[in-house]
Amino acid sequence: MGTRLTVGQAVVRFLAAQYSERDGERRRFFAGCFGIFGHGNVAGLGQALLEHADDLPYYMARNEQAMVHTASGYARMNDRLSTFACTASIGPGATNMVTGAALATVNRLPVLLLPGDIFATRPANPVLQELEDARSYDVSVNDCFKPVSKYWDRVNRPEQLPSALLAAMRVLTDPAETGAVTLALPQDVQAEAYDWPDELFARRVWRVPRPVPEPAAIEEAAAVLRSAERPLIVAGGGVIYSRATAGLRAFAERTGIPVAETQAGKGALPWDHECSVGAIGATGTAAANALAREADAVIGIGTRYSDFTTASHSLFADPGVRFVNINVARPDALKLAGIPVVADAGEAIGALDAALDGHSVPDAYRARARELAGRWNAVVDRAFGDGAFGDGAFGERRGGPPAQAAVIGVVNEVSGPRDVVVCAAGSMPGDLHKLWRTRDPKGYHVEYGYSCMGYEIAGGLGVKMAAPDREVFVLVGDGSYLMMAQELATAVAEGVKLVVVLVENRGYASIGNLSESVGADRFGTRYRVRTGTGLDGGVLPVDLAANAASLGADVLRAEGVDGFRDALRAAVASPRTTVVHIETDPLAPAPDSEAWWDVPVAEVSARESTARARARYDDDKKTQRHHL
Ligand SMILES: Cc1ncc(C[n+]2csc(CCOP(=O)(O)OP(=O)(O)O)c2C)c(N)n1
Ligand SMILES: [Mg+2]
Repeated sequence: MGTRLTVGQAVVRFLAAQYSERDGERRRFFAGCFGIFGHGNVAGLGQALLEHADDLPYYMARNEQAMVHTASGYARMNDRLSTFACTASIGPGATNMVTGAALATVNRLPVLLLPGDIFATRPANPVLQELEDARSYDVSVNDCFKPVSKYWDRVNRPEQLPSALLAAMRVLTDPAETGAVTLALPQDVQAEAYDWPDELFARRVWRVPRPVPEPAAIEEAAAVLRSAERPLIVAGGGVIYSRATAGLRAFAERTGIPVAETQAGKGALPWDHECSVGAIGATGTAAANALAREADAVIGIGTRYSDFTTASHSLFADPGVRFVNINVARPDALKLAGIPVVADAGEAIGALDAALDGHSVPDAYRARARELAGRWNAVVDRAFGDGAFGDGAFGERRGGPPAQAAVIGVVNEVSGPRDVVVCAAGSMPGDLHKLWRTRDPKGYHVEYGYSCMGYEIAGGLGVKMAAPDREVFVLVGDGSYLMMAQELATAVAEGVKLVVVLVENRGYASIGNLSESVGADRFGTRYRVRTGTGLDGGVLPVDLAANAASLGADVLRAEGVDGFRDALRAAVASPRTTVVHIETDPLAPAPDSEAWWDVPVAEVSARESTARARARYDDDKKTQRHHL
């Protein structure tokens, strides 16, 4: 006996029956399906979502890229044990999801993308929005998803659907493989009926594995740590996804090894823990970076060692430094010529702890880490207090808008210990990484794998849907806001409350600073009107607060640090999505990480500023090294 359903209906029934399980905790893998309908999916998946609304709730987004971000935010907040499916029409609706797919895959977050596709049967080609490649009618715009998907398929016949769905689930629930999965669904096939075996719709539980380490790998790793005098742990996102933070804490306390955190790993330890030295790398703390420069052994746990973490391979400067890499993904475990411990973070930390059998670093080293962390905390106090950093030039601008660091300090102060801060691009991710005092492993959500402008509000929506009991503070720059603010309307429609802090500094402060450092004089980074050849006229008459109000959010226009604190408290007290608008000084500096980032500078130039920057670059480049 089978069940006669369309392909669209079968997809919805199947998705509704998938569960994940880890540590005995079982949950639905798909919390629902986001979508925007067009002719490529309205009669197929759209009709199916209507007919099976009780099985799989449908959510309407305002932009296809954004709905994939929402799914990513939701998946990250759920430690990858649950996500959303996303359906788009063919053509532009589909390709709008490509950036979202790349973000999910880079950050290793499970999202299922269901773009509509051109007719499999080709009765009236070309269909509206068809690419029409004259070299092959088998090509469609959905081929763009291939490099940004961990599994990609096109279901040209109903018979192909079961194996495609099972492959999708295999990849989505595999911690070493996960990322975006794309199943392209031709619009005629979506509406086609077929007799499906009943087993396809039976409840299926996908156990998310915790691979255990090989004893030999643990022995080798333990030997390195026993002989190390200045070891340092680099905690990445894998620690948090594995929920290994308690194990890490016990391990660090016993061994005395200081713990530094990547962007995805921030929150692995509470900020004031005795072993915490805070953020590492190009956006790190001076404390973690000093220890990294001296370290003779580095234990990377659940990190992929991006250039921000390694300061573009300039940070780990001890000539004899060795790496031990605990990672569920073998390619990451093998980086920097490390000893690979291919395993779940929690399992490996436990095994290493047992193998070290009470071994501890010398007391003097513990004390040194404490002292460096204490010094950095004083730096943060100062930055939060008045944002007054750097030279006297900033002092002259007093009376103008506050420094961004002071705004971050107020958000940190007003937010509760379990609340979540969300950010992705601009100058705030770096400042947050250095300054934010994390109190909960899920309290810090900065998307820095793809650092995608526009993720903030859309991703924050997913975070709040995953954690309705926590206040979610979305920090968004004016540049990111202008790229993608439309999901405010979705938040209002769904009654999902966000507190959005819109930081207006009239352009791209981050890229402005970078531009200045590479001798490009902040060219093209300010929001100004054109005068002749340049964009250096008056300030743009753009009112982003009014824009936010037009999308249905409540808006508070704050001025100065005290006004901002009052407005933020009011936003927290309100049950509605509220945007707090605050202007900041784009030139106020943040505390220095004392670490480099490799951004190549023009080798020849008629400009003196560029030539000077190149000379500096040539010097910095000498600090870059191979770890072979
Ligand atoms: C989609 C996208 N385009 C371009 C970039 C490169 N980029 C990084 S930060 C930035 C400017 C961000 O401006 P804003 O949100 O105002 O933050 P600010 O730099 O002013 O703090 C740009 C263009 C990016 N990260 N993402
Ligand atoms: Mg800006």
